[in-house]
Amino acid sequence: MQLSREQIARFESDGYLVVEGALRADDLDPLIADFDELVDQIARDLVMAGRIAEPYAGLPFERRLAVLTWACGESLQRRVSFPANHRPAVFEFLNNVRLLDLVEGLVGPEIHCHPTQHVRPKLPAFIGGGASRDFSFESPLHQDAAALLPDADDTLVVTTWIPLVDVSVDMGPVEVYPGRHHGGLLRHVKAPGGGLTIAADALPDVAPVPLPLEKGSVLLLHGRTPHRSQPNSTQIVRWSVDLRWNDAGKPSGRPLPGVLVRSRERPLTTYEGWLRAWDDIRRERVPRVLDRWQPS
Ligand SMILES: O=C(O)CCC(=O)C(=O)O
Repeated sequence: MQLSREQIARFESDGYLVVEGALRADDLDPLIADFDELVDQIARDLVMAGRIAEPYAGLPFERRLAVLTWACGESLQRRVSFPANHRPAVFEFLNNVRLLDLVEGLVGPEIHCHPTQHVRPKLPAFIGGGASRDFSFESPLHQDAAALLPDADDTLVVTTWIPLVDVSVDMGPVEVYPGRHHGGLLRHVKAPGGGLTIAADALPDVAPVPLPLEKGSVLLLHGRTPHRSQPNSTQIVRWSVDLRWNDAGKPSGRPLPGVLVRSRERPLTTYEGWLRAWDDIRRERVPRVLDRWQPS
C-alpha cells in the first residue's frame, strides 16, 4: 500500500502516522511462525540444559515466552531479537513489499533498512500480584534520532513499529508526543533502567497519546518524535518488531550493517551478504562508538 498525499502530510505535521490494515496475514504469519519455532527451540535448549523441567509446548505464542522466562529466571528477549536473530524469515520480512511501499512514500525509492532493529516480546510486568518487571521493559521517553551519531542529524530515519498481536492500551503500547519532531533533537541523558531518555529540562510540553494497535496496523514514526511505552499490565506477551529505514544515499548514524532493500542504482543486499557483514563485525571485536551523549 502506498501512502496517500494526505497521509504523508499528516505524518509530516504530527510526526507519526498509524496505517490500519497495512499488512495482511500472509505478511505477518511467516514471521510469527518463525518466532514461534525459535521460542520452541529455546524451550528445548533450556530443558536440555536442565534449566527448566518442561518446555511448556502447549502454551500459545502470546504466553509461552513469559512462562519460560519466569521458569528459567533469565531474560530471553536478547535470544529472539537482533543481532542474535538473523534468521531467513526476518530477512524476508525486511524485504516485505507492502512494508517497503509504505516507507517509500517517506524516505524515497532508494531504501536502506537501518541496522537499529528490535524484536520486542514485552512480557507482562506483573504476575501473581508481585512485580516481574526485571524481565519486562518500559521504554523511557526518547527520540530515536538521539540514539544515532551526529552524521545522521539531517537524515530522516523512519521507524515502523509493527505489532504481532493485537496491542491494547493496558499492554504498554507506544505513546507519542504529537508535533514535537519539529523542534529538533532534545538533550538526552542515560535512563536509570538503561537506554537514553530526554533530560528533565527538555521534556515535551504536550500530553502523550497512547496508540493501541490491531495486528496488521503499522505505526510510522519520525526519528525526532518523542515517544515512550509503559508497563504491560496484562498476562499476554506484547510481541512487536520495530524496524528503521532511511534514504540509502544518506548517512545512517550507526556504523553497523544495514540492508539495501530497494534500489534502482545498486544491487540489493543478499541474505548471505547480510550475514557476512555481521560476521565481519563480530570478528573485528572493535568496540564501536554508538552514542553521542555524555553521562549526566
Ligand atoms: O516497543 C516499545 O515499547 C518501545 C519502542 C520504542 O521505543 C522504539 O521503537 O523506539
